[in-house]
Amino acid sequence: MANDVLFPEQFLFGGALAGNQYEGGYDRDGKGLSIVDVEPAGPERNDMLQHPKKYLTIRDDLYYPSHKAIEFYDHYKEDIKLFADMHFSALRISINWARIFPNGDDKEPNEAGLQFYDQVIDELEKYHIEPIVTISHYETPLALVERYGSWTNRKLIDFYLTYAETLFRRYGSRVKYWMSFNEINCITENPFIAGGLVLDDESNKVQAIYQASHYELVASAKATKLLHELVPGALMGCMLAFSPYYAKTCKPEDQMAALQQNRVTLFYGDVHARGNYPSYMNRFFKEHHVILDITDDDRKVLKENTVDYISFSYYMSHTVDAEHKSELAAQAYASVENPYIPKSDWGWPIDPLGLRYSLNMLYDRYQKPLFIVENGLGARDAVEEDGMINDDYRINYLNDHLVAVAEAIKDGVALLGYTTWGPIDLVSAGTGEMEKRYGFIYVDRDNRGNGTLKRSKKKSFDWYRGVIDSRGATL
Ligand code: BGP
Repeated sequence: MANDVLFPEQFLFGGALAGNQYEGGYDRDGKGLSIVDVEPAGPERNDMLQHPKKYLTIRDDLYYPSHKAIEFYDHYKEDIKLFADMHFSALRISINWARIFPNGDDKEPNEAGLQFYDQVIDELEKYHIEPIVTISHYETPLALVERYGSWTNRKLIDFYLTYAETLFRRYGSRVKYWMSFNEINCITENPFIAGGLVLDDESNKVQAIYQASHYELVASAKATKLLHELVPGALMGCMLAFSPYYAKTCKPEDQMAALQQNRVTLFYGDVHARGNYPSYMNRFFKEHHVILDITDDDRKVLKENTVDYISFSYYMSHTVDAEHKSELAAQAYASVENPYIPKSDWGWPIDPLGLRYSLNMLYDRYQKPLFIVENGLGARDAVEEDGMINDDYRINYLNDHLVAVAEAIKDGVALLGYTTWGPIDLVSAGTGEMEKRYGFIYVDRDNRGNGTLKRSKKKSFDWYRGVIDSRGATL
């Protein structure tokens, strides 16, 4: 007997990508360097996250995965055709900021960069795939870091707005869904990747991180205003990396720790969706000697330009207790083991019910439509002798998460859609390597950029198409 249809006809189904992780062509057609173009692969990547200053120039002895990635820049027609074969109704892409403004502060945009995305959107339209655009996905132009100290400087708001306005004017008639900053809250964990911040040991990191966050939040609100003025009907979303934090025990101290650690993320949703700084931050700022540059105009802009929807990535839940404080300055508690939850090859907890929990938590809090714009399993895939890739583990992961999503919809959550992370294999943001694969489509390229680049369908390819075609009845 066939199962119920779980997802309505207008529900958007597809995949999500970020320019620097799949485009390649890092210096083609006038593109400038972005921060990710100086992030090497391998062990140096971790070192860089701790000591970014040492790595701000490209070195011959290191490998930079964003430079070639999977060369979508030359393969976009083939790749989009494969997404169309899976019957995607949406594809989340990012515009690579330094393709449009090579230095970030240029007076005029780079026409060749704009044309590349014209062509990508043409191709998506050909197959009736709705483009969903992230304006800034870990791709701050490097020159903005070197010349201005990146988002610690208020000037970045104007550079970002010039860039956003260029995109709205060029693509606004063709793109309805926008996101201002990918995983904006990740700046508390990875200040360089998420904000281009180069912080030395002496700096007050919490001060710098929250000042930069404030400028990003104001930039996001101003971009929302501009989008609404220029493109009636277009929608702006904030984008959070969302992992709910469970308390390890029912001990009140552990419950309080979970509440506080959840607020590290929710702060960004609260400002975006409610339009003001939550009162719980006052004590936090006081205790960390944070004094922010916030003007009356900033407060007004935040208040009057809240987001239209809340999008988020979901990979895992975390568990905390009161005993284990985080070593990171802008975080509260460190994750501890959860005995009820298995882990992926990369040690990421696998918790489908956590997604239903997250959807309910965010919808209860904000009462705005939600959009799951990343979810997936990074795994090592083996190519069998017959060329097949039998990724049942990926199918199981996605199946269980989609069942949880369907439950959340029954719970009453308003959800716009679901895009899996990395529908085609691409460079991992965390490791900078290819072997952490998420795709339905395998790409023959290894950690050092070798391989034929041939694309082939994994077992999950037909499975996902079946889910889309049946609106979830095959789950
Ligand atoms: C999110 C990012 C993506 C993506 C994903 C998976 O944090 O928005 O860019 O890479 O995580 O992470 P990873 O590539 O480290 O497995």
